[in-house]
Amino acid sequence: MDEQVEDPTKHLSSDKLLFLNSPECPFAQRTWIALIEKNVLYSKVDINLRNASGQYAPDNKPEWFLRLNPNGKVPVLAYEEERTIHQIYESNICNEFLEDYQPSPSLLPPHPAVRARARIIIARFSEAFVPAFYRLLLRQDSEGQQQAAQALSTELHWLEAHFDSMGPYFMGTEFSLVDISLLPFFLRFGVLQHYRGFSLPSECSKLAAWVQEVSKRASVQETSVSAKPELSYEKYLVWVYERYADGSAKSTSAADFKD
Ligand SMILES: N[C@@H](CCC(=O)N[C@@H](CS)C(=O)NCC(=O)O)C(=O)O
Repeated sequence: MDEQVEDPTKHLSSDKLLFLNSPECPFAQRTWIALIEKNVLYSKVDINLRNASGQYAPDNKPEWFLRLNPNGKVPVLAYEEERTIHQIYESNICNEFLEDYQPSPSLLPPHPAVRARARIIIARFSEAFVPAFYRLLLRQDSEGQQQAAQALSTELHWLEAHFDSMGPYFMGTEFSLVDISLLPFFLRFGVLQHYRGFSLPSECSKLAAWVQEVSKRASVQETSVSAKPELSYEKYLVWVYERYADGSAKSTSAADFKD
């Protein structure tokens, strides 16, 4: 890592969550959106995952960061309560934690079976869509790219078929953890278009309308920020994924999804 931030775990408190973020990370964006939607008090620390030349530096993470998340990944939430430090990581688990930590406003449907359905959608998205998204960028051979594009297309059609018939949100009238879990990857579709010529299939009209609608939310706007002032958010995202698309990314995420 290039610039190290001062150890923020020295100042943990019980009434303010520490949130370790990276502006380029879709998983961290999930938790950032949930924090804003929940009106939780938090202090955000941006972790620079790269060195001075813009390459990922997975072996150069501060010791306090690895103590909070031994996987060395953002997002992380942490707070101190009665001299115990609580540390939470994995974006979907961070967001479920926020739902428990501050139940109102709720980001899950009230009916137990519908809640379970929301979780099924999030789990499938994480297991199938997210790996296909990264693989489409990471694979340098056309056969691998075609397989990833096919897998992504299957997942998009599955999502379109499972979208609430009325909308405007994925589960119906209420914005939920399903919208939050999915959206950061849809915001990055311009990257797939730029590097691989892949775009949302025209049949996925409910998803297309949903992206337009949800992108207007204040929490989404606030978290869609370019960390390079000279670049628009869209161009910043294209820059972020350059190392993935040319096969040179050394990040742990690249290693997670390569094969
Ligand atoms: N499954 C994790 C994935 C988190 C993740 O991969 N974060 C990336 C940034 S987008 C990271 O921190 N990578 C560290 C590295 O590449 O060294 C989650 O949902 O939180």
